[in-house]
Amino acid sequence: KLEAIIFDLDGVITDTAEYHYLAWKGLAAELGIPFTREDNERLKGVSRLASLEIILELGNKQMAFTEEEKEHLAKKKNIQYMELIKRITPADILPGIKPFIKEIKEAGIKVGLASASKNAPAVLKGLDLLDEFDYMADANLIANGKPDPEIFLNAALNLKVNPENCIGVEDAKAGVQAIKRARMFAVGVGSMDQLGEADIVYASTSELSFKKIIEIFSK
Ligand code: B16
Ligand code: MG
Repeated sequence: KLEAIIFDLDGVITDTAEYHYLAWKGLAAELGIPFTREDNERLKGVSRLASLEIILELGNKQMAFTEEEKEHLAKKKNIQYMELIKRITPADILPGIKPFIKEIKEAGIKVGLASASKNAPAVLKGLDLLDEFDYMADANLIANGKPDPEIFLNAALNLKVNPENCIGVEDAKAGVQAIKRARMFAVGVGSMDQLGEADIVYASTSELSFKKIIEIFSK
């Protein structure tokens, strides 16, 4: 029996990837590392420090900085990112998400958030969606990033529901893996070749159908 639907944020509820890209691009340029939108795809769902490692690797600079310097670089990127996300408004909610959440709530099912982003509360505030969530996992308290199931299990625990009675919604491959490892039903939003491990894949959020998902989940 379905008890909760747990959402990823970036790429599912809103598209912050472009802002992450711009902020990382600025830092990469300072470090003399070429960084493209295609490279940015690899950072989706990945934590801030792990993202920095990927960028340093692109420039063969993993060894060039101490842990302390890396913390500083990641902080610098985040200051830039926080500046960019000030522009977020409810118009930035991806198509189909508002009616989808409405249907979930009307069915008496809980709504949770499992975002790797430490900026999730600020983003949800900009979108005016803070009140829609029964529980938001705090990325600061999560030790293991996706594909580890920790963040989805943490959300289920705090929503007081059984993970097997949950559906997770994700746009990243590592995110879908995290949902499956949490023994939840996975809905992927994106391309089939990236998200093939999910139980259902939709090409875009506008196609999310509560009725269809419930039907397949209940089988
Ligand atoms: P922050 P999600 C993830 O969010 C993003 O996809 C990823 O690109 C980002 O690096 C990560 O959050 C950490 O974000 O630097 O704001 O803590 O997709 O899990 O909602
Ligand atoms: Mg995501």
